[in-house]
Amino acid sequence: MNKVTKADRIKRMQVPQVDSQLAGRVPAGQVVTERFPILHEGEVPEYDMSKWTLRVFGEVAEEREFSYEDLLALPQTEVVCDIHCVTRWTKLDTVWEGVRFRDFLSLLNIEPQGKYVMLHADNDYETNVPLEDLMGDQILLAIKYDGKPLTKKHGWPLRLLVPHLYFWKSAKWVQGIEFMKEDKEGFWERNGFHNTADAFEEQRFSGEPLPIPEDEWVHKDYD
Ligand SMILES: Nc1nc2c(c(=O)[nH]1)N[C@H]1C(S)=C(S)[C@@H](COP(=O)(O)O)O[C@H]1N2
Ligand SMILES: [Mo]
Repeated sequence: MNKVTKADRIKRMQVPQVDSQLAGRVPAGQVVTERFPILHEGEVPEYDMSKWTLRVFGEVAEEREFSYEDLLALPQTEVVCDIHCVTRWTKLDTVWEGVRFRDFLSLLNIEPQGKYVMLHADNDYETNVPLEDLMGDQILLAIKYDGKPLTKKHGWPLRLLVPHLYFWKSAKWVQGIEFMKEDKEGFWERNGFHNTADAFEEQRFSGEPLPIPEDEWVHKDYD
């Protein structure tokens, strides 16, 4: 049987026309959705919050662990932004709240060589982002969406928010943040998707598709 990769399937999709009024805001090849699609690999994880931690490790002077309460006690920032999934949906004016990544960094002693970040998340999900891409005003360790704690399906208790990159970089259910000397590919980056993934540069694919059955990708849920 001919296995179709996620990358191949998206390549074959018809490229939608962007409303000229939204040009500049909606990246090329994206369609605006009102609903909020839910996309992930594996099951939605359950947590015992008395044991939950966010672990910071790698190129840091000392490894740290933060509880959910620790994160709630840090200054919270609201971000209103548009989000863009490589499967071609864009959602405008999404409202998030959480700890700005740049503020979080100021609590840590990152070694100067720790220029690359790997987000470790459930279920065995990883995605890589250069530290430089995480320094902007809109980059959050997000705790709330639309004024309420994240729903389980959207990443409760904690997800990353990196609006300028395709949304697979915004890992849900973040458990660990690893600082690295050298860049390393995460899950989708190893599976046919672009390492950088700038939505406005339309950096969708790496040109190296690997077999991921289409079935694993079509179960789309919304809320
Ligand atoms: N832990 C984890 N985070 C993840 C994913 C995943 O499979 N596991 N999927 C990514 C992808 S491909 C997208 S488009 C967004 C979807 O987020 P949403 O379900 O809140 O819309 O989550 C990203 N974060
Ligand atoms: Mo995605």
